[in-house]
Amino acid sequence: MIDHRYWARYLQRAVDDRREVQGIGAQIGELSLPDAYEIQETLVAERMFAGDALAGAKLGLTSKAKQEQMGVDEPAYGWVPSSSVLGADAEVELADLIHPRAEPEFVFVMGDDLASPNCTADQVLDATERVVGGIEIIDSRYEAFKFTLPDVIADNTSAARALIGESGVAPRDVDLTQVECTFTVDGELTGTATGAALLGDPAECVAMLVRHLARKDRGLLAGWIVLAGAPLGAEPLAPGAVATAGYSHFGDVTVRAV
Ligand code: OOG
Ligand code: MG
Repeated sequence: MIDHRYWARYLQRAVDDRREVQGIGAQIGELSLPDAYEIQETLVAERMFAGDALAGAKLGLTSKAKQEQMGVDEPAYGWVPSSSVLGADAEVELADLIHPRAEPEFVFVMGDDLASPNCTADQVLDATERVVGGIEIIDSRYEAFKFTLPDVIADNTSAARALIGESGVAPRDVDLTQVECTFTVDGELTGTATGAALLGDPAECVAMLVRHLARKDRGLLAGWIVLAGAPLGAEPLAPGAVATAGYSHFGDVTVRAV
């Protein structure tokens, strides 16, 4: 039995000290997925006790682009603290982070609570108020931004900041699989993808998250945001960098690294 609180504090200290740390699995032999989610939960719960709140949830590693970039072939689930949420056009202070990277995100804004052990994409669309564009700033707490699936889960799936776009669309007013996303860093296009890059359908990603949460009798709450995952690889942010995620049906989102 490993000490979940010990490892949660180990990761929180890395955040606080802005310092990369060694993977947990390498230090204990092997980190199981249930233990990894327990560490994540303790980490997030301790932040809530320190005065933060939950703004929503996230998926990671839901596209081939991300899975190949990180060498991990399964999705992971995490939480989005309120303190990490920024507007559609925001500055991110690099000195607050370790080695941040930016990636585009499809973001669901929930209109209703949603809890179901066999949740479908259709139920997700019914419970969603709108879908907006976003940019997630990820900042793995691990050395060289390298990790195994259990390690990245313990680290709340590298979550650091989330920029959430303003305009968006009602979920049934557009075919989300056809929404196009472009990502540009300092004027240079890094890639383009459609919503279909997210396991075939962004709404199916959210349904997977809901099925995952149901295993612990949990669900999504009305008003929460859900990041479905990046359809394109993440890009490192150098001082002064400007990254824009453009979407065919949502407003653009821009982050400036300062
Ligand atoms: C893990 C987080 C992945 C996404 O959208 O795929 C993620 C990482 O790549 O550090 O947030
Ligand atoms: Mg992400």
